[in-house]
Amino acid sequence: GFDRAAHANCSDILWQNLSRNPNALAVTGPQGNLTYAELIAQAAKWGQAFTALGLARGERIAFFLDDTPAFPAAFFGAVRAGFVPVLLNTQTPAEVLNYFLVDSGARYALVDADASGIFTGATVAGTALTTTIVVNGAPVQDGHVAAADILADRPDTLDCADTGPDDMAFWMYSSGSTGRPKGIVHLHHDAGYIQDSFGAKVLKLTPQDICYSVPKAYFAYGFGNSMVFPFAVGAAVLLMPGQPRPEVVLDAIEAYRPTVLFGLPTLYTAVAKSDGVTSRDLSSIRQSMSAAETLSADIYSAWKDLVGHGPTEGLGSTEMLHIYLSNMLDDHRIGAAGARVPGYEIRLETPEGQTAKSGEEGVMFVRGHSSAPTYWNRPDKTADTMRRDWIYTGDRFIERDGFYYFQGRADDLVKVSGQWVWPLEVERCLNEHADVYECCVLAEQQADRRTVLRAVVALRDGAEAGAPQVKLLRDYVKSVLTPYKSPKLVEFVAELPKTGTGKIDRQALIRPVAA
Ligand code: 3SK
Repeated sequence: GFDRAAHANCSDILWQNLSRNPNALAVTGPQGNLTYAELIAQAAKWGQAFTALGLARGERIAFFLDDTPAFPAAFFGAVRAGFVPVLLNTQTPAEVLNYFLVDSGARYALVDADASGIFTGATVAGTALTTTIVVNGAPVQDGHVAAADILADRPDTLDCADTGPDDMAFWMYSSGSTGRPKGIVHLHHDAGYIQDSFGAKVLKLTPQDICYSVPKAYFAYGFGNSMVFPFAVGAAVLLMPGQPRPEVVLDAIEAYRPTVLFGLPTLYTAVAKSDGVTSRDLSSIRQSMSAAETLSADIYSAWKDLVGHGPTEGLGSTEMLHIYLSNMLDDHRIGAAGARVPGYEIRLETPEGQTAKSGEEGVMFVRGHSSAPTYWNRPDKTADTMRRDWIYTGDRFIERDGFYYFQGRADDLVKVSGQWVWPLEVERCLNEHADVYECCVLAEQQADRRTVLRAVVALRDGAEAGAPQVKLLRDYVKSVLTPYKSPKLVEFVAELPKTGTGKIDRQALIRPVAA
């Protein structure tokens, strides 16, 4: 069983290295190397500085930070001193950032110098923010404060605040497709739990590993990959700031020789297709993880051809903090999100409220000790999703032989010509066509209020856009599925828009209802 009481403060994940392996490499990257002793000394200074600034226990601190050593140092220092980092996506536009600041009530914010221009004017108007602390460079805005000044002369040791395993430790915001984002509250024991489950039972890092998560640490996926799993076993993490373009990722792999790579299917495709990739040295990578989107057989094989193994697919959520369904390196079912990760319980519920049998479809509920107990200040949304200790995922799945196969969202069923269709089914069908590189299928309301399916398609090199291709694809869906599922509208784009996490940005493709 999980010893909840042993996880009174999640900073122990880092601090245990001080006695275990102080001189081992903790962080590497373009800003140089830090041993555990050095990283912990920096974290201590952050905790001391926040305390000296007069923050109250449980007070939120907005983190608007890219992946550099300042992230773990400030994060672990803050939580050890009893404060609550709110991990924000650095791609957040000003208006939404203003909402995050108001909602979290943060008086202090941390930001990288090159992104700090956003912390001014309308972004901070009407918020409680008093102090913007700039890391990785000098302040450029009037009133911003240099981290170096805040940290100067602070002690490099830090006692742990008197927190408990069920105290609030950190937040992240959900990037839900509709409505206001929700502040997802995680507790001190949650990070220890993802290590004891996914970390220990699936990932199985050793102290010799160097982890490289292309998704940033402000995402739950990146947070576990970069802030929890490596530090929990005394391994190292590569922190790479900036846009993860394929050539940047390839250069980083050659320069820092990570052993475990974490990405999304879109990353694996982009890297596998990039110019000159076959002449790159990727031999350091012994394992690759993929999450957040369904991995296709094509991508799996392209990556396997390149590095000798396919990405291991898993599925998690910000509410659960990390992965609760996963394939294994030596037992991978293409098309499956994975099998239950030990430590989590999964229940599929039929529309009649019964537990689905094997082979029967149901909406997934998941339970495990890393689940967020609440959304901040959103009792309505909390009641929808957090059903006692179960989390309602809204994802439809079928389980076969212990592996779970995604069938779409519970709420994305649409009626076309009087018949029910899941756009995802059509999307999957089109994706199997030899001319299609990637696509997105959306339900769209016409001026006459009819709902039609609209496919936005990026073609493979050599396939030609135009009316004959539209007919070809529509006929293909008619023959493979059924005529009413064939998209009425098919349009071609060079590339589909992507969200900050690399998922297809469905919101960006939605058009207003025609007049
Ligand atoms: O989307 C996912 O699969 C995921 C995985 C780990 C942590 C968080 C998320 C959202």
